[in-house]
Amino acid sequence: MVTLNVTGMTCDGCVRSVERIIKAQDPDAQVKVDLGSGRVEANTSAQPAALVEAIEAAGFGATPVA
Ligand SMILES: [Cu+2]
Repeated sequence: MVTLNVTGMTCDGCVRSVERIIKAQDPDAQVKVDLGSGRVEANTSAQPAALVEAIEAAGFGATPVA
C-alpha cells in the first residue's frame, strides 16, 4: 500500500486524472482518492517515488505519507 498526500486536486476530473496516472504505472493498482483531504491510497506494486514523479509531471504536488 502506498499512501500519498496530493495537492492541487480541485474537482472530480482531477481525481480521475490522478487515478489514471497511477494506473498508467500499474494497471492492476487499486486506487482510492479523497478529494477533500488530498489523501491517495494505492494498493500497488509501483514504487512511491515513481508515482510521485508521474503525479508531479501532471502538475499536481505529491508527497509520500509514512
Ligand atoms: Cu479538477
